[in-house]
Order: sequence, then structure tokens, then C-alpha cells
Amino acid sequence: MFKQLIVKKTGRSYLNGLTTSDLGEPDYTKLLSQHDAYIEALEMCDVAIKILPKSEEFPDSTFVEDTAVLTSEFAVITNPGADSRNGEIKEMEHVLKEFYTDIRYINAPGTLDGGDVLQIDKHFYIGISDRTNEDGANQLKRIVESSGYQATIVPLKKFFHLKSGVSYLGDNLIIAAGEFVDHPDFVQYEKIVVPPEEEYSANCIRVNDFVIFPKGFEKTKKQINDAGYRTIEVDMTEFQKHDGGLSCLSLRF
Ligand code: CIR
Repeated sequence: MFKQLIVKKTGRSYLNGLTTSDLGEPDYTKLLSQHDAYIEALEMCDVAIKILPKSEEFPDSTFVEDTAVLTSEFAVITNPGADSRNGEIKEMEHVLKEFYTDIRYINAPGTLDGGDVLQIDKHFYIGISDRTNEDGANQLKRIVESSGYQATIVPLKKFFHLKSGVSYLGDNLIIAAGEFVDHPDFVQYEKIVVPPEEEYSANCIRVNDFVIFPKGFEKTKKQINDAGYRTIEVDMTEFQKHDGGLSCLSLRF
């Protein structure tokens, strides 16, 4: 069960943020209404939500997930791998002090984005990507192992972040796309396999009684519903244009 979520409003500078996609320019008005709808979906999940104000200084800062890794006992402030995003952690450290007394840190030269970290019960999977380096992944591994968790480091082949291609629904069930469909590190889980044309939907979040899921990926949605989960769909097109998955818009603990 999650009790608390943190989200952050999207500033106009988002339009100048980082992207590797060729899906076109985001529409700011649509972006804001999609973010509002994301918050409305979370409000249906029986959680408290802290909404941080937008920041024009940090164009990508609406993707709060990359700034921290949270457990029920402690928080880890990351060291985001993109220079333009690194300063986002200052605000998040301040915010997390409201909720945590035990705060740990990923330190340079280690880099780590929260999008590369997937928690499955007491096990953390930590991706090595363009944003998370080996040093950062090893630092997080040591931190979580020292608190009784297990950790596996997973070098990525194609995905932007680990969680771009794999999510956990609970009850030993993952959703996997691309390189994670047959990945040896995930063989022990039941799988919903995402077809290649719906790859973006591998990134979704289970929040208590619901799975929040991106709109427009019917085959995968059906598999989730058939597995017994209720879905709430949110339109993510304007975030997808800047490589943002659904999970990146919140921190959950
Ligand atoms: C970035 O390049 O950092 C942002 N435009 C997208 C971050 C997406 N974050 C995530 O998937 N956890």
C-alpha cells in the first residue's frame, strides 16, 4: 500500500526540456490538462498527494521520480545523470525531510535516475543506462542491501530507463516489453507481455486498488484487466514526446 505521493506541476520551460523522441513539440495547454488528469487519477487511489509548484528553472522537473528512491523506511536522494536535471534534487531533499529522518545519498562520480530503479517487494532492480552509471548503481545496491533488501544490477540494451520496459503490478506479476520479455533476471515472475507496438505502456503504476495506465494501448490494458486489476487510463501523449513514462510523474511511498 502507498500512503503518500509527490507530484510536481509542469512549467512552460518543459517545452525546452530534454528529449530523444521525434514525436513533435508538446502542446502546453494539453500538457497541463494531462497533468491535472494524472493527479485526478491518483486522487481515486486513497493516497495523500503533495503537489509541488512548477519550476521554470528546471524544464524536466515534473518528472519527479528521477530525483529519489523511496522505501517505507528511508529515502535515497539520487544524483541524476543529466546535467540540466541535477539541481532538481535540492528541492526534493528539502521536501523529503518533511517525511523522512533517514535520508541517504548517491554521490558523484556515481549517477542514478530513479526511473532506473524498480522495487519488487524486498528486491531492487537497478538499471545501468545513459543516466545511471555503474558507480551509482553500486552505491544504491550497497545502501539497500545494508537495510535488508536484495539488489540486482541490470545493464540496459535499448530502453531509456529500466522502468520504460518493465513494471510491477504486485502478486508476483510484472509487465514486460522488449529486452525484458525473456530477460534472465525476471524469469521468476509471472508476465504480461507487451506487444512491440504498445511498448510505451510497459511503464505503468499500481497504486493500491488501481493500475494507472496510459491511454490508447488496448491489448495490454485487456491483459491487465483479465488478470483482475482495475485500470484508470490517463492520456500521456505530451509527456511521451519528451521521453516521459507514466511512473516518472510521481514519487510513491
Ligand atoms: C529526461 O530526459 O530526463 C526527461 N525528458 C524524461 C524523464 C523521464 N523519466 C523517467 O522515465 N523516469
